[in-house]
Amino acid sequence: MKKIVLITGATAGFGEACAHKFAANGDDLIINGRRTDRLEKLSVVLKNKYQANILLLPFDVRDEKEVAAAINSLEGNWSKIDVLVNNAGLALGRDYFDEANLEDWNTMIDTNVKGFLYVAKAVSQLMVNRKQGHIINMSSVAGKEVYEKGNVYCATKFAVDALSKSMRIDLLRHGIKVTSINPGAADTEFSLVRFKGDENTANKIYDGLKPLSAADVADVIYYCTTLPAHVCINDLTLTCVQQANAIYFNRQQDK
Ligand code: NDP
Ligand code: 8X3
Repeated sequence: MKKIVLITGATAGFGEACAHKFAANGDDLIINGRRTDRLEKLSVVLKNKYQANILLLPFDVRDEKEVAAAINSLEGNWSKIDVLVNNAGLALGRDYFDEANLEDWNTMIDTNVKGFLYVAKAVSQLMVNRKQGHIINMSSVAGKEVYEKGNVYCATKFAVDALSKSMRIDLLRHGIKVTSINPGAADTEFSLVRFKGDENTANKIYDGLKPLSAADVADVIYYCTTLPAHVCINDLTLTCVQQANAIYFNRQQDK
C-alpha cells in the first residue's frame, strides 16, 4: 500500500537515493534539506520518472522552531507520515581530540544529535496520534566503535544508537517501529563535506575499496519498510565486503 515517507537530507547521498527508491515503488514523499534548488530539481525528476507525489519541506534540522513549524504545517494526508527516514547529518573534520575545531564539534552535535531529536520528536508525535509509524534512524558503524580522530562524530552516532534504543522502548506502547541503520563507508558527498571540499583527501577514504553506494543503503532501508506489520528490524549494520567494522579494512590497489 502507498505510504507517506518523510526523508531528511534528501538533497544528496542516502536521502536522495531513498527518495528514488521509495518513489519508484509508488510512495508519496516529503523531501527535506537546506538546498531548495536541489529539492526542486529532485522533485521534477521524481515526478517525471515515477509520477510520484512530492512535497518539498526545506528546513535546517538545527533550528528547533523551524523544524516544529514545518512538521506542524503538514495538512491532510501529508500529516499521516508512515515512514520517517531521519537521515540528515554530517561529519566535519577528522582530527586528534586535542587539535580538533570546536566549531566543527558544535555543528555535528547540533545537526546529528539535536536536529535529529527535533525531527524525531515532532514526527513521532504525529505517529503517536495515529498509533502507527516507522522511524528509521541513520546511525553508522561509527556509532558502534570509535576510531582514531573520530571522537565527536563517533559520539554523535553513539548518541543516535542510544536514542534509537530509547525510542524503541518509549514508543513500544504506541506500536511504532524504530530501526537503526548503521552503514560503513559509502560513496556519497559525506567525505567531501567532512574534508570541507578537499577532493584529494576525501577520495583517499575510498582508496582500494569498492565502498557501498547510496543506492545499496537505500535498498536496505526500503527493505526494512516492506516487512509485515508485526515484524521490525531493530538494528542493521551493513558494510562493503572489504570492511569489517569502523576500523578494519581490506584495501586492494586494483579496486
Ligand atoms: P551527504 O553529504 O551526501 O548528504 C547529507 C544530507 O544531509 C544532505 O542532503 C544535506 O542537505 C543534509 N543535511 C546536512 N545538514 C543538514 C541540516 N542542518 N539540515 C537539513 N539537512 C541537512 O551524506 P550521506 O548521504 O552519506 O549522509 C547521510 C547520513 O548518513 C548522515 O547522517 C551520515 O552521518 C550518515 N552516514 C554516512 C556514511 C557514509 O559513509 N557516507 C556512513 C554511515 C552513516 P543540505 O546540505 O541540502 O541541507
Ligand atoms: C560514516 C562512516 O566510518 O567514515 O559514518 O565514520 S565513517
